[in-house]
Amino acid sequence: MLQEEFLNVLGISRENPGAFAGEWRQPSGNWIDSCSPHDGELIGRVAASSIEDYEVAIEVSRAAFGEWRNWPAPRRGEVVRQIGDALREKREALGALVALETGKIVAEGVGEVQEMIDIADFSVGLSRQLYGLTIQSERPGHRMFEQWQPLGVVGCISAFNFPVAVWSWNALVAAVCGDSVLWKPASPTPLCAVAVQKIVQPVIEANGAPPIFNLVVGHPDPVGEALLADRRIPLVSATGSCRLGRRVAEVVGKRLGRSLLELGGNNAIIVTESADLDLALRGVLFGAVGTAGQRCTSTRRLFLHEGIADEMEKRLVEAYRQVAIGDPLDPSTLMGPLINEGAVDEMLAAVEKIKEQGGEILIGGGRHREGVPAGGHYVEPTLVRARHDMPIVHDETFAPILYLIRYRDLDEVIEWHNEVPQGLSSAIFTTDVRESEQFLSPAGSDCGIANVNIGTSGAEIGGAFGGEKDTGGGRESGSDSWKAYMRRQTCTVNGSGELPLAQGIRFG
Ligand code: UN1
Repeated sequence: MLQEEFLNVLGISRENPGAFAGEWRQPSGNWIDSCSPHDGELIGRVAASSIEDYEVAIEVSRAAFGEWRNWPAPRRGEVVRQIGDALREKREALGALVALETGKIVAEGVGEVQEMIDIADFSVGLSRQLYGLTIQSERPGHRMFEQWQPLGVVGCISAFNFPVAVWSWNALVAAVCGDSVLWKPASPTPLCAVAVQKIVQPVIEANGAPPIFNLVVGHPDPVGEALLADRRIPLVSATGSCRLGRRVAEVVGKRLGRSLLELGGNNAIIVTESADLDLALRGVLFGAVGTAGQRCTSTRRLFLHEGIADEMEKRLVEAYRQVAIGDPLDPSTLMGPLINEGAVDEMLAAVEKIKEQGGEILIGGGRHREGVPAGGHYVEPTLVRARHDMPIVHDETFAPILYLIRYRDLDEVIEWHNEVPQGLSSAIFTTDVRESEQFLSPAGSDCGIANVNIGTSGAEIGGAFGGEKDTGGGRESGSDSWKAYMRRQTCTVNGSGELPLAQGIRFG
């Protein structure tokens, strides 16, 4: 699909309003440029939201919540079902825009839209299953139960690397829970947010639903900060760096609001001596090179048993040589550019530190220039022979750098695996059930996601997604993550003619 064609399908123009509060707001003067990471060229501009836009958007979101919470949940689910259908219709076009604006390859862009469709389907089912418990009362003729009530306006702060899927994990689940959602997308990817808003809003209107999805576009200051401090927002769900998460936790925590955090990862794969190396190689390649290493689930550390380390290293170098780097919209490309020059600088600075700290670059380590536009933010996928305790290995560098670390003993490597501050995703490749069980035992991986014979990235939506330690502890998407978007109410009903007190207390 040609660029003009899919932008047209999505209703994206050269200049787009960026604030939606029941309707699109007039641009207030400041613009955010959206440039393609492939060549640095301007794709389009989006009007930055002012603090006035924010104020209107939060009030519209509040009023929408007041009405939406009274809709039966299965009816809310029906609206989300139609949103899933609308996304199916625009799957290729939106996937192409994701590729154009983020630089991830088009197969991954379309995959991201598929994640939205999947979570829509999941949420439809969920809308008939927001179950509560019944509890046995100690008092005669009394009934106890828990019910789940809609929470309010959910603030959703999303990152550039998953500019549409992360919104949907939050927004579509929150919608069936009876909440409204105020979205503040990352500033490098505002067009994706505008496109999503344009896809979902007609469905909202066609169903006579209140405007539960609203949007403010901008930098953290002023709209992001306003959202964090706002007592009208009971839950802020934020995806991004650990630094961002600390700020969110601090400001939201100070007002005793709830935050749901999906922060950095430093994900590792352990390849044991018994592993199927063909499988491991493919898992590592997708995890480390996919999305140019810019997933929070990207594989950053690879622990190789010394019995297979030479062989794996050789195969990896060979595979890295063949990675097709270039235009993310070209279907034969395997790795696109990084998001911007800042990301390239950070990668190059990390490479310097690697060298200072004694790491050995096996392949890559620099900018990639061959066959790509001069204004693009291309780098080489990089393999480094490293030690587990090099300080840089404990940092998350959002780039395609993979550290190869040799080990001898599984107990020891699990310790190394867990010694980093982050705790998102993890994996072991093994054909020995004892090894995989040890990895999945309480003394095994300390991450929110632990896989066997699957890489660290590419999770399905049906599971709860998130991680421990500096990753922030939040869980989004499937399983019972919906509980974060509701408030739990414990109810006791006295159907007897007496008023017995709990704990057998006699009063008066
Ligand atoms: C992210 O990088 O922020 O598991 C999310 C995965 C994707 C989601 C990644 N389903 O890699």
